[in-house]
Amino acid sequence: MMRAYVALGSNLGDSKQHVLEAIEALAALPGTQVMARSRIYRTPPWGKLDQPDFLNAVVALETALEPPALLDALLSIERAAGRERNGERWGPRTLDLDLLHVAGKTVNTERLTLPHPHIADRAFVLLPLHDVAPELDIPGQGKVVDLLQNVDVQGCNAL
Ligand code: A4P
Ligand code: MG
Repeated sequence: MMRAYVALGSNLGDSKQHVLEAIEALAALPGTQVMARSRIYRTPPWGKLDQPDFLNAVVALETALEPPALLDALLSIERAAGRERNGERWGPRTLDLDLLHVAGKTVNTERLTLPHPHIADRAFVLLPLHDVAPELDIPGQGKVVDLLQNVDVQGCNAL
């Protein structure tokens, strides 16, 4: 079993419902248990500003799925939530599931980068990740509690 951290985001449709249903779907994956879930945060859009606020959360999993199989599962949960990819970077979405980190694994393939390269830049990831794993050390980036000191959390609020 491997410890894995998944970030959830939504800013289209009933975002709270999308996040809660995604956590249920993760818990139902084969060989997978949800060990901890963060609070849900309302966060201002990052990267592309002219879109609705997001809801963001993070869950910690114990899973027997190897990272490529876990990514496939995340993409299929996104599709089930009506996620449409229109090629617009950072655009609005019903559900985004990002694999942040899998303990002991580094991956650099065309379809998967682990650890996720942008954890340290993003308050909307670090705030909920801090709820479930404040002492986690992301290889190449640093400890979550320290990374959180260096991002702007203004406008990010737990529901
Ligand atoms: N991929 C590679 N590595 C990973 C990984 N570790 N986890 C590949 C998940 N996927 C990974 O993803 C494109 C491809 O990345 C996947 O098919 C997978 O093979 P995508 O979700 O379609 O890409 P995207 O989301 O359109 O682009 P990007 O740059 O990944 O967007 P982000 O970084 O996810 O940003 N503001 C707030 N407040 N909250 C948010 O949640 N999200 C975004 C999207 C922008 N602004 C936001 C939020
Ligand atoms: Mg994504």
